[in-house]
Amino acid sequence: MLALKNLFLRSTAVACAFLAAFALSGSRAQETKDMKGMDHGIHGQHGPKEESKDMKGMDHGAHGGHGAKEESRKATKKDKADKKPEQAKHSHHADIQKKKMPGMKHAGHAGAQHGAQSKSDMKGMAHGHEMIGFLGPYSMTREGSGTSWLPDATPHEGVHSTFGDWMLMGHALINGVYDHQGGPRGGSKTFVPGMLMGMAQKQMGDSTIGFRAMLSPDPFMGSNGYPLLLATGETADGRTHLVDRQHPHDLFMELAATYSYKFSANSSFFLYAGLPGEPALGPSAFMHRTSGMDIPEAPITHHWLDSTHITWGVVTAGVVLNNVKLEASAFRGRESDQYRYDIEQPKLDSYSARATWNPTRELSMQVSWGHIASPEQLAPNVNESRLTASATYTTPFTTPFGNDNIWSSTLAWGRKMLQPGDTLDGFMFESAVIFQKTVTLFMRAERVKENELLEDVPVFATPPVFYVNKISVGGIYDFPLAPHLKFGIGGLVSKYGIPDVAKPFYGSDPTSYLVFFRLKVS
Ligand SMILES: [Cu+2]
Repeated sequence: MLALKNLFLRSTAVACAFLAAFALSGSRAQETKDMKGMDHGIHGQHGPKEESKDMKGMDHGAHGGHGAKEESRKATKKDKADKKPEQAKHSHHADIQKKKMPGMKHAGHAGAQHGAQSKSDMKGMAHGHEMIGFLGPYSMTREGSGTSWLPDATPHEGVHSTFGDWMLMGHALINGVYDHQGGPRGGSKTFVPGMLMGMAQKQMGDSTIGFRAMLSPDPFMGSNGYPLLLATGETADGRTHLVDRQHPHDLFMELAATYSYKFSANSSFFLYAGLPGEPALGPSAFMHRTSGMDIPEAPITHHWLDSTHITWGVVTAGVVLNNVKLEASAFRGRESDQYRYDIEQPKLDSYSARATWNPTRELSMQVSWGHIASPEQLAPNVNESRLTASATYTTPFTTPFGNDNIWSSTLAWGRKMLQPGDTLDGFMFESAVIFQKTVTLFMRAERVKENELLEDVPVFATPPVFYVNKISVGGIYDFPLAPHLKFGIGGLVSKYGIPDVAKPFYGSDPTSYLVFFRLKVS
């Protein structure tokens, strides 16, 4: 217990120091970048304050060349007519600016002089003002974990700077959690989950190259992870399954390179390779989607939907055609082993394909299928086919108290077809509302067909297969510490729907809760 506490304190201290340094360097770099590094192609995002300032004074129509499609869809004839003089004025303005600021190609950045604007202007503005993606010519906010997509309306995360021709980005989220899971199979633990991410991007003509590294503090919590009722998947010791516990993530969650080539204004071809990396399978991983990233525990559907987000050896090729992405991956099927600090042996013995469609700025939908060779170390003769479908909806909205609110939800289904073995479905719905970047309310509801939960119970000749249900609700209150750093405190409560066959083991009505603090660089 003492050792655990020491570990917790040590890892928290390291995380805090890292985050503080990161946030400070980020905000310093921000200022320099605003002055000189500005280029439309690799144009950085702005922190919350700069952005709302810019957005207030910015006329959307004057933002020439960006998001033209959405604009024409939204703008009425009258709007267009109104904007003409603005545009003229603006390009003149941009000319002056170009002279003043070397390297600035982004016509319309300093739009503070432009007049009135509406809500839809602000949306379009957010669109036009972002850097383009690693994989294609669209707003970078569209990109989730691996090569997955999120809605374009996903809010900015992270701090940005430049290094020569390189655009650098980073973000981080560290939680300090006290976890209590109720009932006879529950338990308690204090631990530090989270992630640190660094990205670099360079544009050369129509080509974009990128590098990404993502680290997790999870291994410090020990190889048996943390108590999480009804969760299954992976192993702590190479002998027994982790049941009613969530595995820790590996220290290296992603080390990946990307290349994309833009062959028309809205279309591209791309390659992605990672060790580890994420194949084209499932929705964006839970810690990367707006609806799930503020929830400090893993979903119990993790191994139905997004557990392949850390895969040892991935190569993906894909094509982006406007708002559609088609891609296929070859990757290693075997999940991470219990040694969470190492780089594991890559292999390409499994494959997947995914189709994603972002019909509007607010919506992203995907279907994907994968064949996963021998995923479980403890059941090496069982392969898995996995089918998933999901939709994520993210939108800004206004309240009587202000504009700066975000609502994001994800609905997902995953089917595991074990070969040989059971076919198991998992369903998940999660939703988060963030008011004024300060108050976050979230919920997650899941329904999963499980075959592993009671496999260690000697009463059963063959382990029973049954549905379990879980619902969690919670919230966070954030305090800003620096322009890109906030500190939050939060809590979460979970209740379960457990069938009669499992009640003798779980209790008839267990309740679990988490209390946590977090540091977020965003
Ligand atoms: Cu995971």
